Amino acid sequence: MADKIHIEPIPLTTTHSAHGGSCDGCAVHNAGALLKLGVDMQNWDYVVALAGNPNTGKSTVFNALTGLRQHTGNWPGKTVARAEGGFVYSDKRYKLVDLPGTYSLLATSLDEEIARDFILFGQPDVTIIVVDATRLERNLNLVLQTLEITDRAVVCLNLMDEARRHKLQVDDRRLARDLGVPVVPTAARQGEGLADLLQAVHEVATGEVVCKPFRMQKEPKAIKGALDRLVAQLTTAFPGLPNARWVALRLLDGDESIVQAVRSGELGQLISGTPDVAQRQLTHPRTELVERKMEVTV
Ligand SMILES: Nc1nc2c(ncn2[C@@H]2O[C@H](COP(=O)(O)OP(=O)(O)OP(=O)(O)O)[C@@H](O)[C@H]2O)c(=O)[nH]1
Ligand SMILES: [Mg+2]
Repeated sequence: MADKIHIEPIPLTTTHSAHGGSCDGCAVHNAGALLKLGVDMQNWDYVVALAGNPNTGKSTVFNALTGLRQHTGNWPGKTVARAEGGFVYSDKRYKLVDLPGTYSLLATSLDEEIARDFILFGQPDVTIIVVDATRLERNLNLVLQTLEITDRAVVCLNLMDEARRHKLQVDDRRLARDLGVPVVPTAARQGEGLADLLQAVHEVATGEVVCKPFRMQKEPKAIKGALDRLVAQLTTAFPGLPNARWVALRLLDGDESIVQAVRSGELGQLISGTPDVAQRQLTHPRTELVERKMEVTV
């Protein structure tokens, strides 16, 4: 039977607006970067991103949680549609953003770039990764990539009704233990498990639950030196850059969109408050990047 979800209507008066900081329960999202990404966080406590492979039920979850409190538009400067909405849960106002469905976050397509930029620069308070319980193996690729970027995530193990129908058993507790983030089984079309999903999101957003996401333990020896140097350069050139290690790994991997973002200064612009300074501080970006890249490819 479907769980009952209790979502309160959004009050007309505002509660406190989110701010950066490290106090218990404080939001961690980057409001400035989010604004550049087209999401205004004024009057909201937390922002939650919905990521996942195409056709896993993201929009179904989105509609179930936001009801009529949603609106659609495009991502700034892009022709890709975006839906955002909101709900109140346990006196906190949540903004929910439906990201494009992607198989990866390696930014080989516009959809992947949008999803990656949102998670990397917007630093959502929670990212819900919706996965298809009947195709777990394929879906885990995106989960692991997402957990490399953010340590605030909840896996929504959706289409559990289909998994049951195919007599597939998924050990969600074991999965949660292995991934280091909460895993909530759902059948979103039937509303099943959504109350638990909301609770898990709330616990991660407020810091009641601290995730310890599975990460690649160690980088290969051959790239360690280059990685350390590149991280140091990146953090000097782009103060406030979230997850510099991930960005450095992508640069070493030759990710063209990240290389371009560094060269053009777009990377700096996405980090709130440090747009042009970052570009000025990065002396000879082209040479540095080529050198770093060569170090690992030789
Ligand atoms: N059986 C079953 N069907 C579901 C469930 N959740 C979603 N669906 C169906 O799966 C299909 C895809 O759902 P969407 O919510 O559009 O999936 P999406 O991830 O938003 O898809 P894209 O935006 O195209 O990436 C729809 O027909 C839904 O009704 C579920 O838990 N069980
Ligand atoms: Mg959708």
